[in-house]
Amino acid sequence: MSNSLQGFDARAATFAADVEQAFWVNFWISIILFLSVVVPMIYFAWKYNANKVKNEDIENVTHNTALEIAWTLIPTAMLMVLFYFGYTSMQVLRTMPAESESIVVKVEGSKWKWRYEYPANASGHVHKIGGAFEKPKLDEKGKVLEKGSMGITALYVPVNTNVILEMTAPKNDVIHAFYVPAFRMKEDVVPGRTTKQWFNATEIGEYDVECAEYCGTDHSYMYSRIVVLPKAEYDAWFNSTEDTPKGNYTKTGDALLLRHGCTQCHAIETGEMKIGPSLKTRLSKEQVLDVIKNGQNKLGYDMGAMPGGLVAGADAEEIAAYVAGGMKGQQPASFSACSSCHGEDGKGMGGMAPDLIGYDAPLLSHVFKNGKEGMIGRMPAYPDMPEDEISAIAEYLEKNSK
Ligand code: HEC
Ligand code: HEC
Ligand SMILES: [Cu+2]
Repeated sequence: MSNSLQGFDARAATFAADVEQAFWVNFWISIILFLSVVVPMIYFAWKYNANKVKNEDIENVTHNTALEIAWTLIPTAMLMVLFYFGYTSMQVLRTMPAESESIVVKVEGSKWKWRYEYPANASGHVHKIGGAFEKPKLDEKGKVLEKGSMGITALYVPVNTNVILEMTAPKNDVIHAFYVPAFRMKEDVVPGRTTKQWFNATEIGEYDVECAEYCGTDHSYMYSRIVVLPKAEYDAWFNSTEDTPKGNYTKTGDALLLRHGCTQCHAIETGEMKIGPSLKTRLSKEQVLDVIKNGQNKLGYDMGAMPGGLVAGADAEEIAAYVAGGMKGQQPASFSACSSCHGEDGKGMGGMAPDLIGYDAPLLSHVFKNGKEGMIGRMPAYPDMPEDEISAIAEYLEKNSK
């Protein structure tokens, strides 16, 4: 078979052959039905063309018992065959192995990434991997230029072992579908519900995972990978605290932005506006004016709300241009209306109020914890973001925006 979709050349799970058999039975019965209806139809249309048939030759046939029995029994038999193969393969797919004899991995699908959480290992460590997938970059000859984010975004499993996936999506997310062509396996992942799917991989290797839900913009880029390892290699990793069996994943700011899917909504290198603002610059003049006018109470700073209408008119314009410009040059006198909370330097007085010119760690923590809804749109919350990753991202963004 051709390799148009990665994975169809492999049958890498125990039930792949069953599913494939059901597919081929359906396929050939459909071909037979199609030909047995369409070929006679074309022939009859030609043979009984109005020009060739005289009215007096037309006979009124009331019924034909043999024919009626045949066209009842043959389709019934065909349906029974379809039902048999559909039912038996579905039974294999839907009969979960015992949890005590399986590895149970929690899977979360969200816009636009897959995340995996393993059970605690002997030393109590819980592996949490997965994240937004960034394709490897290849040159024309197929040589790998950049590895992409595959190492950390993959789901690692041992060969010849039952794996049960307990899958869900966050309540405010959308439906996704976890699809592994090489396993002939697909299951919906639904917000606020848990769906289960199991598999037992029979061949060591790497297989694409795709989101097969095509109702939104980026499902088709929701790739991940299942890496099937020899048992010993899997166990060694599982019992370690290493991020992946291929070693620790670098926790540099730029790698983290990729992995958490920030770059799907934010440009980092350029000032381009995507779904969210570019993270190369902090606030635009329009954003500052909007907050001065309307106030804001979204980010959960201890100080609470920033009141609206502290300044207006030309003062507001001047302050907004000054803040958006990174507070360079002469400070407008009216900025005194802001400095009591944001500080003379606009950096938020050690986390009391938001840093207005940079992405410091307190600002990022507040944004990750509460999400951010403003004049541009809505940024989802990342409540589980670890401290060390927040500081790495802050450090990177601070440097990047200078
Ligand atoms: C009373 C203290 C206080 C004063 C005075 C104050 N702010 Fe704020 N400001 C805050 C707080 C607290 C927040 C965070 C609000 C939230 O939780 O969303 C904030 C948020 C902001 C934001 C939004 C930051 C973001 O990333 O969303 C901007 C812009 C801002 N202030 C500009 C100003 C300007 C300009 C002035 C002067 C005209 C000013 N502030 C005066 C306390 C203050
Ligand atoms: C689904 C799209 C989306 C994703 C994913 C996303 N953001 Fe955002 N983000 C937004 C939107 C939209 C805003 C603007 C909200 C507003 O109107 O103020 C925003 C605002 C922000 C802000 C405030 C910027 C400012 O100066 O006002 C920061 C910081 C930020 N995002 C960082 C991140 C980081 C870091 C990640 C990854 C962990 C991330 N975002 C992931 C959509 C997204
Ligand atoms: Cu999806």
